[in-house]
Amino acid sequence: MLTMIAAVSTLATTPASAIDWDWGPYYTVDAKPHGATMYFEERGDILKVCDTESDSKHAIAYVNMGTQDLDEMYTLTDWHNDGKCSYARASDGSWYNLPENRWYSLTICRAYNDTGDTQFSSCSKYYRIYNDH
Ligand SMILES: [Ca+2]
Ligand SMILES: [Ca+2]
Ligand SMILES: [Ca+2]
Repeated sequence: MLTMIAAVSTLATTPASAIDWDWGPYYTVDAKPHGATMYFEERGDILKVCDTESDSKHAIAYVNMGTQDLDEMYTLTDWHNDGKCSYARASDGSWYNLPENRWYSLTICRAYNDTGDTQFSSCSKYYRIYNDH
């Protein structure tokens, strides 16, 4: 029993950096080193988004259901290149809990504020992933 408790607590505290990502890294298409990176892990529907350049642009990922850019589930922004990435998980509930056994398409962009309007640049292609576990 003690062993089981220990195992459970270890699992709960596994750092996100230990995740073996199913998909990614996917990069924005700006010159290396790219300004934004995205990863996805099917178990737990974990999306990781990283702003990797210290400038006025953010990293933003789009998660769409299906194989095109038509049906947006959610977006996730990582605002600064501060050594920490931003995460979304199924356990966050609602639209973050992506239905299984479906196709999704993911893209990563850079975003910046241009006199009040958000502009996007350097978007990757749409990566098609099948979320089956
Ligand atoms: Ca999943
Ligand atoms: Ca940045
Ligand atoms: Ca960050």
